[in-house]
Amino acid sequence: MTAVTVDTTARYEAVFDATVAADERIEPRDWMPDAYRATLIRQMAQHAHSEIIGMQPEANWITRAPSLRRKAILMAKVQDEAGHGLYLYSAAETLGTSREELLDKLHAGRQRYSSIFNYPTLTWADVGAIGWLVDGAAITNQVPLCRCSYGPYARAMVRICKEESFHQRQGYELLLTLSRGTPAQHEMAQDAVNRWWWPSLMMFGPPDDESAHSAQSMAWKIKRHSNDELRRRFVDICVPQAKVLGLTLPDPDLRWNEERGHHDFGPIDWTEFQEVLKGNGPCNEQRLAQRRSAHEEGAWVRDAAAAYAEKHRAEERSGHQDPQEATA
Ligand code: BYC
Repeated sequence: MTAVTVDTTARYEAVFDATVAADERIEPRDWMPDAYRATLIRQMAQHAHSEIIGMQPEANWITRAPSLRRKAILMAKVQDEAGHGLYLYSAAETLGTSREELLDKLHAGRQRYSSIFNYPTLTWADVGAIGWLVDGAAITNQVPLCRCSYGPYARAMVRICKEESFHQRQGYELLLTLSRGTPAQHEMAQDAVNRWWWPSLMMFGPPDDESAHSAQSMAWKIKRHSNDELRRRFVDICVPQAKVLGLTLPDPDLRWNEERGHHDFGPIDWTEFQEVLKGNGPCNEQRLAQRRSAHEEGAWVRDAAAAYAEKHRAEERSGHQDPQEATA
């Protein structure tokens, strides 16, 4: 590298550092370090993939929702998750990658999605537990991402968080209804919470001393809090909510620690987390197989949309519009 380019890069880097330090946003047109770009693509892709794979466990219950009201709500929620995936893929595309490339990597097992979606939804109460705990954990993690240093990601998160907050409330209301219902319904709600509690805590990622990316991501203000900080915050939020629900959290070590101003909680089974990340969770194979087949079966929709867009571009170029569409 010549002295001139070294000097130019140093100047760009100084502007980048000053922008981050001033809590201003990095935008797609701005210079950014390669590693910053790569980290964002990794996290945003993982996030987008989680949204679309996350549609599967809940969609499993759409046909069996117990009332028209519950079915309409669940369909809207699952559709919202698809929308979140699309905002995030679009935001990731501003970094110079493409949705096709990201999906190819997901399908080839070269990019991750959240560990939480590798668990099965065994009963209707699981829809409530996902709303309360999984969406609740997602909000705790994602509200700080609205202040992420990368503009397109931060802006996508604002709308996503508003929708997630509605999702969390519908889950809470569903569980409350079951918990106050018949003894069998109460038991079903408790069983769902027992199964989803620990995997929800794992959503925040490995403990701080084992988190490979946290320190750098926090220095770049992509992440604003560490994995353990957010996990603690989530536990503190859930404990009083569980009391209102009339349900217990499956952790005998859970108690308020006056000195720390937080709840202490029992050890997380990190071996289980690592196994799920390696592809050995209860539903990993099923989720990826379903995703690949949905992608293959949707090929005609993508082809049709591309042909339609091309037709419009051609019409725009020639100044001629299809008479049938002009009158439609
Ligand atoms: N699952 O250094 P670390 C939703 C990986 S969906 C799988 O701490 P980082 C919703 C991590 O990628 C919720 N992998 O990483 C949708 C890294 O792997 P590599 C999705 C995990 O990135 C539908 C390694 O472990 N939300 O809301 O600093 C219905 C070391 O970790 C997980 C997001 O994606 C995990 N749980 O921190 C309902 C939020 N945790 O690449 C709800 C955005 C860690 O080194 N993402 N790994 O091989 C983040 O905030 C961060 O990426 C994480 C991890 C906190 C998840």
